[in-house]
Amino acid sequence: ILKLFDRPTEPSFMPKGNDNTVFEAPSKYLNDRFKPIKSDLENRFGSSNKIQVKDINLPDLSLPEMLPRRSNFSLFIPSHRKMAARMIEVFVGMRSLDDFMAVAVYCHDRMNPYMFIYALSVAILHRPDTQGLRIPSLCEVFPDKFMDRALFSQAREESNLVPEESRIPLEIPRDYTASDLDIEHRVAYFREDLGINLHHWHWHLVYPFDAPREIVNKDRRGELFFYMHQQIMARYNMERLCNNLARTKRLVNWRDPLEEGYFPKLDSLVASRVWPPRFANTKLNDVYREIDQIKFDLQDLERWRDRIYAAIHSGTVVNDEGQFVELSETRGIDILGNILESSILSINTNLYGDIHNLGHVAIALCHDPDGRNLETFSIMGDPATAMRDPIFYRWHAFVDDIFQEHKNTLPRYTQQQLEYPGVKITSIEVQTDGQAPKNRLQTFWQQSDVDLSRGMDFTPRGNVFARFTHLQHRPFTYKIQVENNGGPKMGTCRIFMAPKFDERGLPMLFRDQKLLFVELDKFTVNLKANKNTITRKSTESSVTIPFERTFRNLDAGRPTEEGELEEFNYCGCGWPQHMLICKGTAEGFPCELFVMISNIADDRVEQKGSQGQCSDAASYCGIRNQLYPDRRSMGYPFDRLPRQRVDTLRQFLTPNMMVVDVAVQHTNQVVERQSQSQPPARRN
Ligand code: CUO
Repeated sequence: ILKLFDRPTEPSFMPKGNDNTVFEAPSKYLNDRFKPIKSDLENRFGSSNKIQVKDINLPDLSLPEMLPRRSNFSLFIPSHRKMAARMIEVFVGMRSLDDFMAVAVYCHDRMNPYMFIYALSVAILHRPDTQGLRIPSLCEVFPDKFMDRALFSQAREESNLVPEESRIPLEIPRDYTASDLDIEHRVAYFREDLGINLHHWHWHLVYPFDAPREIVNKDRRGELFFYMHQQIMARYNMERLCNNLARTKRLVNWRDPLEEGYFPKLDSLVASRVWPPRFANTKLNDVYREIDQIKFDLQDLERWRDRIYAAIHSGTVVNDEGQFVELSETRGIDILGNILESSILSINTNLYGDIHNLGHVAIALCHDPDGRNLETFSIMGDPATAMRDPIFYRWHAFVDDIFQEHKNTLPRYTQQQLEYPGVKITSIEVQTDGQAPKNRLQTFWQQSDVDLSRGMDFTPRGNVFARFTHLQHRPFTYKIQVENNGGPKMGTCRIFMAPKFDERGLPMLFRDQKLLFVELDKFTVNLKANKNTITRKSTESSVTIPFERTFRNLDAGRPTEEGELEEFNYCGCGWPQHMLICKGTAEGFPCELFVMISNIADDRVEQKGSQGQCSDAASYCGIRNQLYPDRRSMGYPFDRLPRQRVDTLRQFLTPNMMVVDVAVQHTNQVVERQSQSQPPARRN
């Protein structure tokens, strides 16, 4: 079934994968265009590797069939979302793997490839009989969503003319979307990072907002929507400060022109369309597009926003049966997350609407809000591309502010909720591998390769690599000394980092700084009596996944071996390790590194079922089929306003916390990936 990810627009009777497998399906599955020439096609593309596709009574797929094959697909557009949800429902509902395969081949050949790949991925991720399968990285399946369009004609030339052994990686220039005349371009390396965009796509794949209820309804998914996006904002703002830019301004006046323009220079190969740009100072408009069955006014968004703020200030929301539900200390943020996003778990869509998703849509369609120019949505309409656009962060700054408004109404953490009696951190040191002085982190540029061939439909076979440049840092190790006056105990070690100074170079106030703390790691520690030394490597972080998992799927298509039970798709979710820390500055960007050991009694979650399936990016992605592994509110201890008379981070500290000054130093130098300097092996 994974072969269906290969060349998504080439019909299933054309060879897939390196072993040239073809699917032999009953003619009713074929695209109508090909039905009359079926036997000719079979002779032309026949192969010895055949997969016989079962002839089944096809379920009703008329809804998803409504989306034209060559149009673009957006999860944020309600009608598209419903079509995808139906496809997912069908895929997940098929009784056997053979039936699933049959219906998947049918959809593959007849339906919109973007929607198909999305629904297929969600289904593989959630069906019990496909748990061992690793799905390919989206940047291999649809490289056009991630890379400069100029690349693809070169890639075609390369794959048509040059034998595979002699092909060279095609270099994606570093500055292709804008020049430094646009100050926002200073942080383009973050916005356009492949790994960051893949993480965001995977996150929304793991936490769909519309699908059968049992798929959507995951533990604390509304709260995680808040937290994961809050952390994106914290990271982006830190990155901005490193580049002499102010923190992101919230997008609040929706009647004013949008200052930021963005020209993505991406082509949709499937839809044969250019992703529309947005000129600076474009205005948002009411959206009424019959073609997408979508109609809403900016006033709708404003009404929903006002109702949500009013609900926060009253501490209660009203559900769809008219009952009041408290936005409590523990559950409130989860309820609010589902309302704001909104997911199908929202307790009252009539009242609170669909504000975040339709905000994406209003921005994505601002160049053609009534469809008169027959233009489709821009990159803000797709979770795989939205993070490239500066406006994404302005929109999410607004969304995050609503969540913060709620957090600010909650009781402050008491001393008791913060300290851990008997536990004291006495020193923290960060040591970068190599020669760096202590507490100095080092970043630089690195070049890596990704294979485009899986997504290069209708070109000759064989690998074609694109070489891109991304931020990287030297690995480092934390060394934390802890004194424990008492018997052996466990605790949770939480590591965060934030900028030390604001835009003016003044020390941060706690209430500002708490929004900028970026989670670097979280793990359980066993403390023996008296002195303890905790060492932990940056590569072990609970927020990141390694480079190989973000990009490389050497084993895609092969079920995992025993003892290596990885749930690849969950594993595909995770902040890319190469973006763990901010870029820093040439002089060394001053940061504060915060370490806390919290009381396990309030952290621990009793899990049902087996432990630890693909848990390495649990902080932002959760763990498959398990409860979120930390009982505290996400973002603890920085998710609330501080106690009275706490203005600075130092005043906030209890003995089980400590802060150390760290500098992030950037060298403007490009290196090639060391350990894998030759292109990766051919995929299976
Ligand atoms: Cu992830 Cu707005 O939610 O893009």
